[in-house]
Amino acid sequence: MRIGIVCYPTFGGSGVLATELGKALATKGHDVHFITYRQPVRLNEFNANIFYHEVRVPEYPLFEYPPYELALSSTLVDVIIRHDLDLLHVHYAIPHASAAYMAKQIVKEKTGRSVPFVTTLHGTDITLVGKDKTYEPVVTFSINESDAITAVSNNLKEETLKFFSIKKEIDVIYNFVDIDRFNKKPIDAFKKAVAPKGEKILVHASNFRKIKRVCDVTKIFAKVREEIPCKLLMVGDGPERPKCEEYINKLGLENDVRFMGKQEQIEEILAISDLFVIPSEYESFGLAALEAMAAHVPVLSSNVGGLPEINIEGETGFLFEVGDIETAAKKALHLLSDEVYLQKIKDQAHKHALQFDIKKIIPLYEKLYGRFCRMQ
Ligand code: GMT
Repeated sequence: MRIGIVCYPTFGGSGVLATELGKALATKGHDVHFITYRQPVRLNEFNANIFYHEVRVPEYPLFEYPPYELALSSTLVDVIIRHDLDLLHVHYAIPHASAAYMAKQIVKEKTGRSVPFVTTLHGTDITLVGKDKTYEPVVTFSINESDAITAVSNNLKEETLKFFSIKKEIDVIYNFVDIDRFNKKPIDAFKKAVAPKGEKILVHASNFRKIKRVCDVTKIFAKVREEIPCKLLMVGDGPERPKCEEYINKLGLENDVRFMGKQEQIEEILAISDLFVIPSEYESFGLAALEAMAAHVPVLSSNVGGLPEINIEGETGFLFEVGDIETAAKKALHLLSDEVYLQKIKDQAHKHALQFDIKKIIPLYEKLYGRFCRMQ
């Protein structure tokens, strides 16, 4: 098939997922065209079946807000016609679903061909941004006009149905992980550099937005560190980072906490880690938690959104109510102070992640595409 993928090209979960999906489809022989405003971060290898089309948004003094959606729609029209695409798959509804709808109408008018589009809902496009009155009518319309709708967890499907008047079936297709990539042996020298005395290593990775509650990570860490020697790795960057760094300095923990910034080789960091902490206010899925499990790292997560669908209490890690630092720290200590138990949960976390392996999930998307287009 010839598939167009639209996504945000950043480190965010939806962009990562869309890019990994495109790469996997290309490996299976499909032609994949990424249409984004920048080359996606995980699009870092050559594959003859992958094409990248940059959306250029011309500047004009009149535009206080350059119209990205129009530029995207026009680029979609051009790419669909020029490369005879069979289907568009847009990730994150805003503004990708409405841009795809617009492109579909124009292509139909120009060529008589109706090119289907699939919209995958990822989370904040529904639970935060999409709900806003400013966007809601367009979001509802363009989701309903999608030829297929998918959500990355049952929770996100339920949230969507609760807040939007959706007339179509929403298929739940869980996010996936490339197990082979994350099944890495720890690099001893790296582990020694981070934890020279064999301290336990806690890790967090996110875009440091408010919804991630990154300061809770440092609060949990501070409590755990009172009892056992440990280090904390904070991966990623974003608006809450300065506040978090300040808090760490105030507590005098700067020698035990490293802010590592955005990292492409997250699997190397996970390979030396003992516990992944994700205390978010909401997560539709929590792709970073799944990547941790794939790397044999148990997950300590809040009990919200799709997180309890992937992180199983006492099996792959532990859950706590949002903001309940005490319980989270207690559960972390229970795990980290018993070496045999820790190893057991590490093994179970990895085993659980196997059911989300890329090789199992990609065929579900192919089957979905097959509803509209014949596989060639
Ligand atoms: O979490 C973010 O702020 C980024 C956001 C995105 O759109 O990239 O992540 C959402 O999509 C991911 C991939 O499906 C999910 O794993 C995240 O849980 C989801 N984030 C939220 O729901 C807050």
